[in-house]
Amino acid sequence: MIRIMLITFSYIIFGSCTNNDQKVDTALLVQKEDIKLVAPKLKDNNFFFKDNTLISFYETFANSKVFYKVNNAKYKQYNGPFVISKSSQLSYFCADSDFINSDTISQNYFNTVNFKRFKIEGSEPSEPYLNKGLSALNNIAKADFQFKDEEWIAFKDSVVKFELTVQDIVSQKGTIGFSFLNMQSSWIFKPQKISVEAVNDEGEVFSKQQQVIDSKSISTDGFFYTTIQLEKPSLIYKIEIEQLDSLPSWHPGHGGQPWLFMDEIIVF
Ligand SMILES: [Ca+2]
Repeated sequence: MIRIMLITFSYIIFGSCTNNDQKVDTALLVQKEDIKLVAPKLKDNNFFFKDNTLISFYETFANSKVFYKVNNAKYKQYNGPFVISKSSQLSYFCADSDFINSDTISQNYFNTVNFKRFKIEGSEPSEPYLNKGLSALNNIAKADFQFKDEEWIAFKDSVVKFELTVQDIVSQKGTIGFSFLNMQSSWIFKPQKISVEAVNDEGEVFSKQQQVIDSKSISTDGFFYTTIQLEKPSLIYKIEIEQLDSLPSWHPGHGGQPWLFMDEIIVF
């Protein structure tokens, strides 16, 4: 599959301008070295797996190569499908000496064996992205990278609240994972803050953590996954997720309301 960004800008005539009634065409010649490769594309998106999952990439453009690393290992060249069996972060990019390297994509894979089952109540998603409702957030199914994938649910509220009731505390670490989509051109932004409270049977908060996220800056499209670790696990977690009040000043839709897209919450 030939996938190359900005190729349409090669040898494009950028309109024309008039000088002394004489029409002068101005052409912009973009050199190969100025062209940035598009990141490699994964063949299957089995982000949640029980035993292991096979990682493979589609063919890349011409002589470009895929480089990848698992967690903090060194990057190596991709020569064919490989297996991941533990929860890991896969990072990858495309390179060719004649072009600019692609962006690096980082993607989390999860062995679901340690996932804790839980019930979820709270803010309902907004039209037209109701899809599966809150059940999308605890069904151990990852959405595709298309925002129209029905595994996504989306919120317009500036504050979204959930309460999770976990079925058992055995071997639980008190870690909560959150999976979002970041696609700023489609008005889909990461949250700016996530707060988690651990609550006991009497409704008292005995542990809490929050995370502030730079969601305003321009960033590459991709899945956004983050975790919050509490000091002690609980059977009840109260979660508050804050979205930007409005699209930032640099955005073409400045002043409009951004969307918050989620596809899963994970309790370890
Ligand atoms: Ca899901």
